[in-house]
Amino acid sequence: MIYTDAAAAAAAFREQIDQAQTILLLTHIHPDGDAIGSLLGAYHALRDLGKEPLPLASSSLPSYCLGLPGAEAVRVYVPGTALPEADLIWMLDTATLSRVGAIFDDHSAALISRPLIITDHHVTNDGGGLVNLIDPSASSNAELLFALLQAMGLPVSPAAATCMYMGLITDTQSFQTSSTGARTLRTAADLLEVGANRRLVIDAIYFSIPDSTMRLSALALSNLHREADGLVWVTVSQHQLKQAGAGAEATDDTTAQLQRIVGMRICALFRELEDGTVKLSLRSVPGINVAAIAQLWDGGGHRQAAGVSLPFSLAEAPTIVLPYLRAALTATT
Ligand SMILES: [Mn+2]
Repeated sequence: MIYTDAAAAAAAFREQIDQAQTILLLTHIHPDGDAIGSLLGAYHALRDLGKEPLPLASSSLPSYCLGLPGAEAVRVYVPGTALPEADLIWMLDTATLSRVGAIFDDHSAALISRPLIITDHHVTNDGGGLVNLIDPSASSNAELLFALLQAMGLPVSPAAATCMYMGLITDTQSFQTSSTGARTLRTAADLLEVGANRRLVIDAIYFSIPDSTMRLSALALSNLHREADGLVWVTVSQHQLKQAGAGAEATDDTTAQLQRIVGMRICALFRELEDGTVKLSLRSVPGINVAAIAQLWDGGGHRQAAGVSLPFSLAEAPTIVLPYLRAALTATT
């Protein structure tokens, strides 16, 4: 059954949860603030209900989530290891089971054989669970989860509220995205009212940037390319990453800065990987679909934010990809 409304879905979700004791909580690979915030929001709510939730991530948590209440309870899956026994699986903020990553690759049969409930806000979600709450108009999965917990009559603790506030703030880039609506702001108000630690979330996201990330941005942005039609792009080499002492996630910050440039319509960040190939991150303004460009090389994402692994060197990749970006810009001017 696929529901789009939390109030309509509440009874069916409650029935599945009431029948289960051990509940495996899953989210997408390379989890973001909404993925982990939702995972932990559900974790706290289920624990408060006397259940045994098992939050399991396919890859490591972003550093800004490590201070969330309960973050230490999230196990990071080690490929090749056993799947924990559970009566029920709850998948959050994830369009398909395969997006769970290595956990799915190693245990697809076991995952499919167990009852699955889903909450998500991705438009591409296929609703493959026993009970699904999918609302693409929700700003974040956390917004949807909070509505569901309330509709199920479950109390939301300050710890749970803090985690869901993280999801709300990160997925809306602090209420900047077009998905931010009146309901988003009401949810934020409700979360603060039940005790969300706003300061913890804001400090973790905005005031905890490692100096290595700043150094990397400086190196990358010192060679910023700006073309007519609003195309902005940079390259980041392995040498620059090492020079800055930065990890791969540091480039997210550079991408965020590119998006803020006046007149930007498409921005591209080409990051060299250790094997010499390139990871391309694309962002665009509404009206330009960069997911379609990422799909040319089997990448994907959203219309305004997409990514793809390219089988080219850092020297080759811009020469090959930029003509497609220029064409997309010309087609929409
Ligand atoms: Mn999300």
